[in-house]
Amino acid sequence: MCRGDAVIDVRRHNANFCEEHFLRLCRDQVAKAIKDASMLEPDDRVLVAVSGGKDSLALWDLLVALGYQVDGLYLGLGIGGYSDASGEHARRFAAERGLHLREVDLRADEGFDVPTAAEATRRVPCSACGLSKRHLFDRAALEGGYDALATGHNLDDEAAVLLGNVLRWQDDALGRQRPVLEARPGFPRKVKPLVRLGERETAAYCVLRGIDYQVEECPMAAGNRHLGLKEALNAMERGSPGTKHAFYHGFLDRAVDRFAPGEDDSPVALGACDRCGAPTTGEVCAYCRVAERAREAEPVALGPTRRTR
Ligand code: Q46
Ligand code: ZN
Repeated sequence: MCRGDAVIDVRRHNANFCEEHFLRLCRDQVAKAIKDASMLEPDDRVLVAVSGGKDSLALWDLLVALGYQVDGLYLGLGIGGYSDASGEHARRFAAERGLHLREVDLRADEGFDVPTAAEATRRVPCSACGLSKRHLFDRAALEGGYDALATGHNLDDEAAVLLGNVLRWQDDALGRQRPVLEARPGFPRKVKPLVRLGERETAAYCVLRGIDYQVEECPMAAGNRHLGLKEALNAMERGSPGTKHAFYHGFLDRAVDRFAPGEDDSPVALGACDRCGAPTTGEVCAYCRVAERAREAEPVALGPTRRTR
């Protein structure tokens, strides 16, 4: 791009970038993702789901750089030392930049934590965790009056989820796999502005911007089937740079509209949960059922965090 020293090669763009041009590339890719999918209006108030990891902190930083009004929401999952450290990274990021971080603590505010919920319901941890995150992020975005809830799903995440959905031809999931899901009763608008950046790029972005993020892997990630799908895609990407981008963005450009976009088109009418009022097909929503069983169970103690990478 210029005669400056390169700090990173991005093989799918077939180019090396200096610091300034790489940071500009990241901002341009996020701006393009937002524009192409009409994710946000310039004066939207946005809530970013913040985990303390590289993707969500890079996303928060990039949205602020692009001029959006953005608050963060950190959810304390109660996953031992991993959660303690994640919360610290999120709080420090916000404090150093004068940004507003909202917090919900599962154990203190909701009466249970992820390890206990997983054990009590015999779900894999990521299932109980994902269900809780979706419910509490949606609730916070609606109660806070935000125009959109933004999550840090990147190109690697979305390509892996797409591969999993295609391998089993999961029509409903394919229909929902859009970078923007419009608001509907009981749900905020949800956007994924990082779908044009890979995780290597969000990590490099954080390093160059001096963002200190949580590098530990979640100790409960074992059993998450997306890890294997990511490895398979990484092997293909090594042999043919640009494979993930072509796969995921090709799907958005030419195939996603063949699938219904989600529950708003479903013949099943959603009612309101008896306990919390959230949309549900039954009397009590899945979150309230998991929460009730977890609150009745003995809390599960987790060992110290394992360093995996
Ligand atoms: S925090 Fe929760 Fe993740 Fe840990 S238990 Fe799984 S979903 S891996 S992003
Ligand atoms: Zn409920």
